[in-house]
Amino acid sequence: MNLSIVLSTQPAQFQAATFKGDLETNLRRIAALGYDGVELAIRDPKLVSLDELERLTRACGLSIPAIGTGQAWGEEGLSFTDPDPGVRRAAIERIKSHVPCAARFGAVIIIGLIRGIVKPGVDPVQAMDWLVEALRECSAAARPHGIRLALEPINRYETTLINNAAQGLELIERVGTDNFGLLLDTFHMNIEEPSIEASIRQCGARIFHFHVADSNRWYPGAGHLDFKSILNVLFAIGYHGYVSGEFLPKPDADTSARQAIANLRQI
Ligand code: LER
Ligand code: MN
Repeated sequence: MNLSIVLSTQPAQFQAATFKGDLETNLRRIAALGYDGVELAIRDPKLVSLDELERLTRACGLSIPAIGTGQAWGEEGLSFTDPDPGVRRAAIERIKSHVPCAARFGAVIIIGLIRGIVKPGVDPVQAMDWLVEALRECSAAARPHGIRLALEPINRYETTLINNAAQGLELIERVGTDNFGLLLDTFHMNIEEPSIEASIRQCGARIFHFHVADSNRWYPGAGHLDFKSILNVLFAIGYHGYVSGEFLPKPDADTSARQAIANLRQI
């Protein structure tokens, strides 16, 4: 099992990025804990030197399986479904600007909260149309570089658009390209899926990336999810991507990351 953990390259309000702060220090900590890779949350690729990133990750022996983009929503309010066409355009261009970084490291581009929410006064059908158009444009820009986009179903308390795997699969049908798939997150699945295992089976080869956090969003093993059963199904369907820890840094970042890797490796 290849394990990675979320690290934010810029200051962010998002609480479940386990590591934040100085990049080099954190990369060294993550490598020393035994992780194979690091999932980078990058608000704006313009603020990151790819040469420096390559030098640092190489020096630590860490790969970059995925790039999180949600901070463009959290910190700047960019979204594919904003009623303002300028905001929608900026969100699309921002995702397209992640392609060179993703191509350099072979990373999946995550579409999390940058999809937005159905804002007051917006027709939900219209919001879905904007979402599909944006995803088609971004997937088309990524495809020639061999890059895949993964949309994450996110629980109802954080967004009104695409909360579960079934809605994610419907969206895949509408977008209609093979480099667009899903990122499943056990924290959201625990809230929205009738059966986490059945939904993983349903999504099958469309699972491009996988987040783990326990039911309380602490590290796996701190809540009541059955990770042995979940991961057995995930690998049985032929998933061979990364299992990426995205959990609260509780009781602190190092302890949570150490407990996660110990518990997951035991499985
Ligand atoms: C991001 O991967 C995620 O899981 C969301 O909860 C972001 O708010
Ligand atoms: Mn997640």
